[in-house]
Order: sequence, then structure tokens, then C-alpha cells
Amino acid sequence: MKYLTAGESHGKGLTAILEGFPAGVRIDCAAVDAELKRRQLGYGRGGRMKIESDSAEITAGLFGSVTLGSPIAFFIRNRDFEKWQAYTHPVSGDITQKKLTAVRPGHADYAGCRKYGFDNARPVLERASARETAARVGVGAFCKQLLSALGITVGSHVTEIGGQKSTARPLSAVGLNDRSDLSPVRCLDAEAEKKMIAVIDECMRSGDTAGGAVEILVSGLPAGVGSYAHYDRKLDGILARHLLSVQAFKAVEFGLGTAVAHTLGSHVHDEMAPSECGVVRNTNRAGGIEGGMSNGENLVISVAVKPIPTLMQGLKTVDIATGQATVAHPERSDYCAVPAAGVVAEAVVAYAVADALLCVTGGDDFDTIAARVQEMRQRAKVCAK
Ligand code: EPS
Repeated sequence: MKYLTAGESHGKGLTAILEGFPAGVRIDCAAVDAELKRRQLGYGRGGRMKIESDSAEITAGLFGSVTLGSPIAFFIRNRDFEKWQAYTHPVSGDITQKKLTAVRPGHADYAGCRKYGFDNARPVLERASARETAARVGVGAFCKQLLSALGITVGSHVTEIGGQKSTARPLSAVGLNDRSDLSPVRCLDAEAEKKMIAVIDECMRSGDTAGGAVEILVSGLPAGVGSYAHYDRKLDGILARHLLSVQAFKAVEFGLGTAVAHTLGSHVHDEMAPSECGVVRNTNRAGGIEGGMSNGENLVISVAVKPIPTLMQGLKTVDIATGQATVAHPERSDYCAVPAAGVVAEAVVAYAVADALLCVTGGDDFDTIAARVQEMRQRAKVCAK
């Protein structure tokens, strides 16, 4: 599969095209919108989320809610466009009337201006904005439904905000979002949740921002997705590439992650024992991936999210119009988007896992793919005999 997104944060809206999605998948279109709504929630968002009410207008690739195997296209309208169209209308807008030259450290503003020769960071930030992640969540929502029909579930929860850590480590993705979505910061640890909210409150008072970390679980994925045989088919490499392409995602870990650097092998690798249904393990420190392939355990992926670079208190910078020292432009933004980042990460993981799975199964239609997934599951059992 492949997908494209287009759209500026305050332009008309976001367009996505998902190509290579199999035929014969019945899509619950309300569930696509429900995913978009989940991304809009979370404590610490700014005023924009009160303006938007994201919904995907599906324009191609389905008849009667069933996929055709043709490219799927959808559009998510930006309500804020009404206030911005004098500047951002694709035909008549004049973006020179909305200049931003006090570039924000940590944002794409400066490098983007240098790259494209702009004297105004608006065209850069309009596209670099995390608004684009709404389109990715839409794409991921289709992939989640394909995976779900194959018995594969993706879920997430927040493990850290502003240095406050959750101790919860769920054992399955099944039912995970039902619990994490109940929390305003999508955290399963009630004590940590209070402290995370307090950190965000402090950011709102002081004009600062908070980053954090999210954990994504995938349950039900059969062994053998990805490959040890060539670098570009390794599942961990594929997942890392997709996750690190998301705005503000700065690090990706699988299982024990960076702790492998200071842990001996006897406490890193997951010992195996025979069982009726193949192999059992008491630990999953590998996070479900060995040799670039799923090994039949849950995928356990952690992502570090940086604090948003738009600070109300402003950081020291240079005005690219004058070359003079100044303070970065403070404007409406989020104080913390880590809860939403979990929803985005789920979507990106769902796409990457679905794509890697289709590479292994082949097949253009759902029934062919489902039969192949069934064979992959059977093979793990047969090996044990
Ligand atoms: C963003 C700045 C804020 C966020 C936005 C990402 O938007 P605005 O400038 O309109 O206040 O709310 O995120 C979204 C709009 C969204 O849908 O997630 C940025 O600069 O990246």
C-alpha cells in the first residue's frame, strides 16, 4: 500500500489517498470519524480543537461501505478556514498579509524558510503543523478495520508526560483503548494521571509546553510479518520509519528498548518453552519482534514525543526579516498533545503493520488475505508437533 496526504493547517482541509487497500473490506464509516474524534481529545489542547469537528468525507474507493480495491480518498474540512481564507485560500489567499518572521526554535520555521527561499515562515508552518496527523488517523482507521477483521488489535496509552511516569504496563491491546480513553491524558495509572494533569496546568500558567511518551500494543499479529532476509523488509525498521515521520516523534523503542544497552543477555532475551499451541514465553522483552519479524507475541512499541515548540512565554530567536535578536512568535497552540499523539501513533502503526502483513500474505481481496493469515497461525501450531 501507499498513502499521500495534502493540506495546510488553516487551508480548506486535508486530503488523503490510500492506494493498494484490498477489496471486500466492509468499512464502518462512523468508526473512521470516531477515530478522528479520539485524536481531538486530551487534556492540554489549545483553542483550535474547540473550533474543529473532524469528519472524513469519503469520496472514492468504496461502494455501499465496502472497499473496491481502488484508491480510497477522503477529505477532512478545516472549519478554521472560514477565518483564514483571506490568507490561505488556494487561489485568492494572500499569505504575505500574515507574516511570521520571528521563527520558533524547535519548529520547522527556520530550516523550512532556508530550504524553500521563503521570507515568511507561514507556508512552512502551515504544512509542518500537526494538523496533518488528522489525515494519518483517517488512513490508520481504515487499516485498523482491516486488521480487526483479521483478529489483530491496536491500542495505546500514555506512559509519561513532563517527567511524570505511569507504572501501568497492559498485557494486551484488546480493550486497552476502552480504558485509556476514559482518562483525560489517556493514562492507566490514576496517581500518575493526577501528576500529569498538574504538569500541564503548570504549563498553562507559565506559558510552557510538555512532551512525554506513549506505548502502542498490537495483539493477534501472527509470527513471520516482516523479514530477516533484507533490510527494507524488517518490521522494526519499517515501524520506526513510519513513526519517526510523525510531527514531534523523536525516538522509538521496541520492548526493553534502550535498556538493552546496559542489560546482560540473560535478562534481555525471552526464553521459550514448548506448549500445545507452539511456544510459550514468560517475558516479552523483545516487544514481539525478533530478526526483523513479528514472533507471535504482542508488539510493544514506545514513542518519545517532544514538547510543542510554540511557547506562549517565547524563546530567544532571530527575526529572519531583520537579522535582529528577538523572542519567538507566541501564538495559539497546544500546551500538551501527548494524549493525541497516542492516537496518531496507533494509526501509523496500523498502517505499517497492515502494509507489512499484505507484503507477506499477498492477495487483492479480504478473503484471500484472511485465509493466508489463518495458515500463518496454523503453521505456528504445526511446528510444535
Ligand atoms: C499546531 C498548532 C495548533 C494545533 C495544531 C497543530 O493549531 P492552531 O495554530 O490553529 O492553534 O491545534 O493541531 C491541529 C490543528 C490538530 O488538528 O491537531 C502546530 O503548529 O503544529
